[in-house]
Amino acid sequence: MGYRIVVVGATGNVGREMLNILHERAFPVDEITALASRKSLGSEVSFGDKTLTTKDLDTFDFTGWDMALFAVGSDATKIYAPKAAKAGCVVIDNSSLYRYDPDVPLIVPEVNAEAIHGYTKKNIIANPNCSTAQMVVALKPLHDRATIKRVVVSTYQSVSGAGKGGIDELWDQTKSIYNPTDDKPAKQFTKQIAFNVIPHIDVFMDSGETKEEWKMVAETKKIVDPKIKVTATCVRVPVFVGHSEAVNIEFEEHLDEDEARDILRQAPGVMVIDKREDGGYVTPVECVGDFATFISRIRQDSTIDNGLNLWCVSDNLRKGAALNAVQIAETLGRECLKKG
Ligand code: 11C
Repeated sequence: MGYRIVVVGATGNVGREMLNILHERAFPVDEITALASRKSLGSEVSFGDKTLTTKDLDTFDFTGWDMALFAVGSDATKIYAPKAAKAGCVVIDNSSLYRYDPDVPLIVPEVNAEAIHGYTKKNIIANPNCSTAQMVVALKPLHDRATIKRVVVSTYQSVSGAGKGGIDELWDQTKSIYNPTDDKPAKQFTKQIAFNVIPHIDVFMDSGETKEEWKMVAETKKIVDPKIKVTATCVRVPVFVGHSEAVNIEFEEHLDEDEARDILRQAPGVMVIDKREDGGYVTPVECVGDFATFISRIRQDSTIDNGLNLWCVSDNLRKGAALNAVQIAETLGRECLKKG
């Protein structure tokens, strides 16, 4: 016996990936339905070799459905997630709306699967921001061995993190550079993204941080350990899919780079590609479509007592969004609902 699953926002980049991954991982589905807002109503999406015609989110009755994977913005989530949760359907939400709510577990299954049992308070489970998800799968096994004190991270985030509009803007602007009569001014981003980098993702906060940077701090604390100090600089780069991060970690105890490499090789969800030679590391274009978070360039930081540097790359639409949501659904099924 399997589950009755709803995908909310099924026509977006993340919604489509959720459907692909549910199928790829042979999630035990008895029935699946794809929901969309009125403007995408009737669009078709694929689930394996089946075609699903999207139904209206506004009028959908969630009663009798086991889980709803939400991939819509916070505004729509605010209206429909409580409706689904109240009808007894467990919400797995990819927006930031519930992530910092103490009554909602924020889950990366490789890191804090046990916290999932807290979902019963609101019938909602939150999925973290993409840049946090990939970083914490690497941090957790190292933290378990040598206790992380502080993390300094700089991100190199692809335009797909900003949705289809971000992808279109990079594509159109790149072409327009070679055809100056067809000028494509910045709309989605605040400055030109083609052949450029922009040190600004999400809104500015009073502290001078951007919300994206703040999320990496708050979410790492909630998922891994509130004692870990994190400081982040989040940067948009002209890459279509795949977020990269340069991570500097300070530990309580000494951790040798070879031992760190061995620990990461054993860690769930992590793939170490770390040869000290030309091309012996992973770049974002190579991680697209993969489930793993790739770790390269592991090396001692000799400027502090117990420091390591590493390079972390993952498909932001997969581990950063749809894959993690499906892994949460798998964990929920296995640990809590126990139908599959
Ligand atoms: C980006 N990380 O790359 C963002 C996208 O809180 O789920 C995901 C935003 C979020 O723009």
